[in-house]
Amino acid sequence: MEKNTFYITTPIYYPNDKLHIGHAFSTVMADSMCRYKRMRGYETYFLTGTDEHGQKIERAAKAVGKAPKQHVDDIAVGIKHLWKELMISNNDFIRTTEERHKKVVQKIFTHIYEQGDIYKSEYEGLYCTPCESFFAERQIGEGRVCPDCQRPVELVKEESYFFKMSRYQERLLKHIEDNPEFIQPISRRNEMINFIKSGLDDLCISRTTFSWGIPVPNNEKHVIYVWFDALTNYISALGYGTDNDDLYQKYWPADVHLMAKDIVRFHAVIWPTILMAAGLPLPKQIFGHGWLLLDTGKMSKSKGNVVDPLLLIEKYGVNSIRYFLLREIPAGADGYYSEEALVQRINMDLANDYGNLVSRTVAMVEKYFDAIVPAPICVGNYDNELLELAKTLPDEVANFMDKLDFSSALGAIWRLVGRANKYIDETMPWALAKDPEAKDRLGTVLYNLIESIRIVTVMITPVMPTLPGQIWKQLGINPTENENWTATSWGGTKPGQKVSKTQALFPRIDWKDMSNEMPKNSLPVSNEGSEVKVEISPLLTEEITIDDFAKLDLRVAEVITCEKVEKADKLLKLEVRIGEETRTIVAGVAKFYKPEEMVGKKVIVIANLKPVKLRGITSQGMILAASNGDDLELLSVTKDQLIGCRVK
Ligand code: ME8
Repeated sequence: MEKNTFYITTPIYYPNDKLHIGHAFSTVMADSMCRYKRMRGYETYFLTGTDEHGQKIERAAKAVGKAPKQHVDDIAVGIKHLWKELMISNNDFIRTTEERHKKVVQKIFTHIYEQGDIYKSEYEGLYCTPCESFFAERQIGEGRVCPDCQRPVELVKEESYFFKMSRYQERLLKHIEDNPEFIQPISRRNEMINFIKSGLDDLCISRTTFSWGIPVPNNEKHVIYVWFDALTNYISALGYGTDNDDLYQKYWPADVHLMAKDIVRFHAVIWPTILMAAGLPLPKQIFGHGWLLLDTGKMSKSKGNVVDPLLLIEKYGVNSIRYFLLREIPAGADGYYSEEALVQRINMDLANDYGNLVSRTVAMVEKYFDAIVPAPICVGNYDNELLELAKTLPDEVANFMDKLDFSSALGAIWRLVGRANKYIDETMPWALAKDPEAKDRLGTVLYNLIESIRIVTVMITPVMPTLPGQIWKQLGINPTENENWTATSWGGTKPGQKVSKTQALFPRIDWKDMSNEMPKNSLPVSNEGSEVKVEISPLLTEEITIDDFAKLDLRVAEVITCEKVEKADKLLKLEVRIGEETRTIVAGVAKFYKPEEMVGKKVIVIANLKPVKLRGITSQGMILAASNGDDLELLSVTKDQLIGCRVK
């Protein structure tokens, strides 16, 4: 019988400073996945924690004049607080300085040593302390910097214990090749296959030049290498190797170890080989998501461009932050953070699309049916399209969520939000309300809208955990009947429910007001602090008549697909929909927009421009953008119902 359990982990974080919004991404994603699996009836276990040993922590503690334990104790409190504020529903929080963890690490070390897979020798090589990572000469370029973080590496020469990792090279390669799901997404899998094929050295797994770590059994001069120590948290937290290993028996092997791409190598190479040596099953999947980037590159303390998640939660609310993170980072790829982009998502997706749908619908039920949800007894035009989408979407969304592709899952859910908004414009309830004969039809339209909102809300529960409570209250729905994924089936709304409008769920935010009061450390650092000089071209003096202007057929068009044009850095090829018609347009905006950012945008197109061939592609129109040469922004609208309309 298939095991109905689900075990997911995040990286355990270094408590050397406060965490930033990039760190929060893995944890929010793991939490949403776990909540989703719970809704699907899985018994779930969700582990996170702190990685408290090693040279980096020892130095960080020294820098602030604290003993290492005091230092990590202080910071771990802040990390736990952050997870609470972000509504993280972890079952356990492991700290690697805990006795329960240390014992297991030493036990595994002893086991592997006794079977002859660990030997003592001397290490002479390079070490990156910020990454806590060893490098061979051949991996380091001439600049003598870490290939991962680009910071200087140190020469280390000391007696060390070595793990015979090289022995497991072929077995690991075979495991990866036989199990396509083991490393995901595919790009990471390929990277790892190439890395392993280039040859695995034995791994240095102890240090003697500092003392902040777990002592090597029977040789206290050495402390165990911090990655050997840290990776073991995934089973020490389950009580592996202790008298009470019920959790280990129930949940191991883990279903997903989730992390960003920079630490996939440790999880996909070191961890499985340790497990192989210890004779233990390997996790089912190692998933390396992309980074949250700023325009100044990866968010990191050393660059001074970190964004404090607590400030953002306080300002915008936890649901909005969680939504933004999971919507903005496409599966496996990098995503960009800016506070302006966050505000735009809140305004467009949450306030405009979802929030308006709820408030318009509830207001109409109050106005036309005394706040009592009517029965759907009169099928009419447009129902089919809405119902068809609402009925098929939950499977599509589940499919994305199963693959940890939350960005696509949320994109798909918002198709139903968009469809429901369009349904209001098509059915025009306000017009039906004027016709006493159309009362049943009006009731059906409003029922269908309430039901669509209910299904959307059930599907976004894993991502926005406190939103449903507010919606169920407004819609008069029993929360307990909507806690499971089965509630996504059509028909859960009961006629006769009483709705009650409350204040706006997501009030629109004025970005200008926000940007003025923005705390300094939440602003992306601008390039070398230089002001951007805007070149404004002189206004044209030649006048045109209104008839000249009318010759331009400007239209709102929705971008349906978008891809880069091969061997053309600046060009994107778009398929756009103008009403019923689809067109291909080649646009020179690749420097400013990634293809995935374009999809779904409602841009303005000159529809009657003579087609031209660009790089062999016939471009049937042009999209409008404002540009000063260095910067560019596409002109766009937000309302779906305007697609195809003329711009005058
Ligand atoms: O590496 N975008 O801990 P760490 C997305 N202790 N994710 C990011 C990110 C960004 N800009 N910055 C950080 C360690 N992360 C080790 C892990 S596990 C046995 C030991 C996330 O505090 C991402 O998941 O440096 C990354 O892998 C993790 O934080 C690293 O956190």
